[in-house]
Amino acid sequence: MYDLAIRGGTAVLGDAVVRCDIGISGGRIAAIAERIEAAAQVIQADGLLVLPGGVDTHCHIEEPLPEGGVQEESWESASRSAFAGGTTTVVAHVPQFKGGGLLEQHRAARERAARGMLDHGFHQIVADPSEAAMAEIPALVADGVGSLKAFLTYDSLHLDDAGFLAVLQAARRHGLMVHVHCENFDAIRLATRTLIEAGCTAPKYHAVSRPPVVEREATHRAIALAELVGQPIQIFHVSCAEVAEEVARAKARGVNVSAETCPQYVTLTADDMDRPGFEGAKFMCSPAPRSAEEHGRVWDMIRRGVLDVITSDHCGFSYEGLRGKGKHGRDAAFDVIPNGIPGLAARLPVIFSEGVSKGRIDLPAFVKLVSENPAKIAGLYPRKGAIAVGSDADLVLWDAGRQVTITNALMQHAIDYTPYEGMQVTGWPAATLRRGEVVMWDGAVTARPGSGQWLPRGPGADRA
Ligand code: DUC
Ligand code: ZN
Ligand code: ZN
Repeated sequence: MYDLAIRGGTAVLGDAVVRCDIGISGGRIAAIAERIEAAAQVIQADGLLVLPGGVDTHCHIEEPLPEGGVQEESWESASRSAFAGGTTTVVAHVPQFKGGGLLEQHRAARERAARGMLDHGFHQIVADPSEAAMAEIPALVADGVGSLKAFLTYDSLHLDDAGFLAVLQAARRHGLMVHVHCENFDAIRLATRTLIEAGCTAPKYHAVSRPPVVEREATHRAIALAELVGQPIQIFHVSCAEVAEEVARAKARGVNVSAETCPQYVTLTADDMDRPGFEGAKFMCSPAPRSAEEHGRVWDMIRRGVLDVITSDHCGFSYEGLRGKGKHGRDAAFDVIPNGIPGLAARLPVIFSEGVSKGRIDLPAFVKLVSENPAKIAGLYPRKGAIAVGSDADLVLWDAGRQVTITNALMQHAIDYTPYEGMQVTGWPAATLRRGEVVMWDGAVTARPGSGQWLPRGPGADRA
């Protein structure tokens, strides 16, 4: 007798797409069979796909900001948004401020995250690899942190080569993954200064200040230094093919490197930042969205397996008000407008629609990109990212034919806009289950705040 049976759906089981029933007990998948009779509760999933819950390994949620304060998206609102979009697990960032430590931030982040409903892990950002900070890493590892994050740009975060090498060495010593934001700090600073001196301050100049070569150079350097140290890395948010080529070359020579891209790099363009007035700020993220032609080339890199995962880089700043994009006023120069866009809820629908519904990838590839591969690289597989006996019963019942026009209300986040407003998608989550509990049904999120679990992580796979 199972607690719950999902009957009649078509499940993605690795490379197979199979009509089957799924039995759930104690929050885990207990049986996968042609027919499951004995269950206390039954959900009929006829006509629906059954997918593993989305695993989003690149999120910024309720993250303290270097200038003080904290991001608007709370763990509770982020959980609502994630469940609305079919994501059940996230790995979010914990900051380090220059001169500050790691552990104190980690503990505070765990308390914040415990108020949400998502199962979660953390990447620990290292912005200042001081001896004292690095001495705290063993305690983080003991608590289940599985990865470090290095930024090669941003005033408050960037590491020079010496700092990055120190992070790589520490990760190697402690068996951690390193994720890297690859853009050349000095090149961006120079271009930004030149643009601003010339009076080019509008949001659209954000893209001009950080062209692909800036991302390509930093990606090449990050891979080379990781290769030197012998440390696995993941290149975050690859925006275009010329950057992905660096990853492809490294993979071909056997370097332990994986790479992610995000929905914004197959849907948004630099022209979106050229909307009238301040509107362009809504699309401002780093790396910058490129061109419509580039989208096809990014899909090619996805199909070739050069790009392993698709995450959201959810980093929400509202358009209105004083906490978000407009915190320095509507006339602020592009270099002080907060970078980042919300995407937790939109990720699965946008990628399913652009990928599966438009025939660019098949269903198993979709599941690998948004769930299985991120879980593997994060060291969470097969507890997460799989429909398999023994895995957590994190499932999405997916209506592949449902046509939806994306609106901000559907995103259910705390941010007052979505960059995908008005986009037509085919495919939408009908229900989300987290550890066997229905947490979203037809858009209504019912999970209890505080019900998310901390996910201690072991060493992840170097590649998916
Ligand atoms: N870029 C980042 O590197 N982080 C958060 C948001 C963004 O756009
Ligand atoms: Zn980044
Ligand atoms: Zn990010």
